[in-house]
Amino acid sequence: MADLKSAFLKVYPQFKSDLLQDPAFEITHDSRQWVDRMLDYNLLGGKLNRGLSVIDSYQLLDEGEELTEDEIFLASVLGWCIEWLQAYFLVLDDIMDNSHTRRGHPCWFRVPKVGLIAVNDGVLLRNHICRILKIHFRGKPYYIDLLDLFNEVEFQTASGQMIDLITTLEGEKDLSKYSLLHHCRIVQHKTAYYSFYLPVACALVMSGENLDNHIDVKNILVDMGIYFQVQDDYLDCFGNPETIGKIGTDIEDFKCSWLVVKALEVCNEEQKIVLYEHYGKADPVDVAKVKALYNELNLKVAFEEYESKSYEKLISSIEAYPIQAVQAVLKSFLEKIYKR
Ligand code: GPP
Ligand code: MG
Ligand code: MG
Ligand code: MG
Repeated sequence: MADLKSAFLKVYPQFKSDLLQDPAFEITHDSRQWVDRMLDYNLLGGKLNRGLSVIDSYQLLDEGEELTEDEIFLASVLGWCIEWLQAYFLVLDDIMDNSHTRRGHPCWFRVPKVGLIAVNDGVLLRNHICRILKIHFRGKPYYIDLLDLFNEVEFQTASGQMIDLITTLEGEKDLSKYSLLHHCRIVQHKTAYYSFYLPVACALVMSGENLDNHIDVKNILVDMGIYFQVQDDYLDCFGNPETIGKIGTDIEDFKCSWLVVKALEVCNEEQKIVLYEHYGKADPVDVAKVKALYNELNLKVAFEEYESKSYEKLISSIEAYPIQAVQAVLKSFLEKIYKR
């Protein structure tokens, strides 16, 4: 794995250099410096799990056959495209969520002199994906399928993000509309497709597979992505910012988080009043009241139960899947995130 990661990291400078010398734009010294710094700031420093999963999955789908250098390179290109997609989403998501830190550093838009230029940087990052794909895949018979896959997944994600955001609209803050079903719709779209389905779908497309024949794999990956976002919601409140690299803002932002949905499910009328009164306010006193209620309601234990139940359910759907190589891909993915 360490080898895989270093091989993966080794090709990053090449993509950066291709983009910094893009013939479609007469890039000046200033713009080159800006893009160079913006890329390093937003693409490096994370776990690179999504990108690495493309190579991992491709290798497992190849039934453990040793990959050629060329195959590793092409899988790395797709892996980096997913990392670019993630960087694009995070740069914009942090503005929308009014977040403070990401990967242990200030969010990009909070860096001096960046501000809302970060919006355009997000658009640039998104465009870089197509430019990278064009350089390396234009001649491949599955080029159009890759473009279509990235477009579809981006659409799903932006749609999920939209529900996440309109749910918290000022003046319409209404906890009564928060349910497990509503939460599930949000997280399936905003997280699961791009974080879980996309890496495996890229590996399948590269292996010459038709994605329409792999709906069951997609369903399992989407369930895994939902579980992953529930973990993210839990860590937003209970995680250590030093470890997760970000400071939670879900309570302040009135997010339809798994925790608030669970709290609403198990609280009594008195506790409900506390939630209605204090959820979605920026004042640390309100936030502390909500956190105290979460503790009173034993949400840590509820989360642990959810976590082990989800794991068991996922393992049994994976084991029911008829193809061993695909089972291996799914299991390796699950092991990476279980109890993260
Ligand atoms: C994660 O939600 C979802 C995204 C990063 C998708 C953003 C999509 C866009 C179209 C911009 P989150 O806000 O819970 O993530 P985090 O906790 O990492 O901020
Ligand atoms: Mg966010
Ligand atoms: Mg968000
Ligand atoms: Mg979050």
